[in-house]
Amino acid sequence: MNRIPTPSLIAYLIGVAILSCLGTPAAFAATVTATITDDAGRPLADAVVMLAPEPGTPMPAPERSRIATATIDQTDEVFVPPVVVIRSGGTVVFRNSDGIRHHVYSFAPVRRFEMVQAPGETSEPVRFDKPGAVAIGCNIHDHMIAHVFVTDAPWAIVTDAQGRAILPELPAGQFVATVWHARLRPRSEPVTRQIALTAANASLAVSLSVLPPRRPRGHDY
Ligand SMILES: [Cu+2]
Repeated sequence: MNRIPTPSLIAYLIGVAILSCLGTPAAFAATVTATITDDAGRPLADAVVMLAPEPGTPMPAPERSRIATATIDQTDEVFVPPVVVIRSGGTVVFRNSDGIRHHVYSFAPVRRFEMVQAPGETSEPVRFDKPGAVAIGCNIHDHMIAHVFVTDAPWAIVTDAQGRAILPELPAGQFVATVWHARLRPRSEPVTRQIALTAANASLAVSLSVLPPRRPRGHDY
């Protein structure tokens, strides 16, 4: 004989259902490991990997932004690191660790600025409000080039020398991954991929068609 569930049992089951629904998002934290290569399969350092929720997907923003500020040093007439990523409204501090002057500038439409830096000088934070790639140069040393990549994506990181980037603590859901590199061929758009996060670990492999490095020595910029 079938038992009819009592009201208290029904309330208990509803409670369990609510608790498990509430518990799932907090417990879920995925890690995406991105591997970026050039069209010959070689690891591509200094690529920017961004993750944003698919449009229309409600998703909590990351609790703490790791990309609000960055520092670019100048040492031995090289910008270090050659690429930083910050969110829109973030800032970059420029430091001159050389014993000579540098003249840091950007002609990028999204953010124009210039400043002469004496040896040992550290700049005020330079604010970047609009998303986009900002090429940074030195007016005295033409071979010095860096890029500040400004993004509205909630998660973003630059690949290491192995072309690897790890994005931890991601919520479940549908994402759009976007990958940019300073040597993307002219008029090439950043590459995008759909990615669904349903398990604790996901990988993202993207091959970019890029121009050859500008110079054989030093950084590839
Ligand atoms: Cu310089």
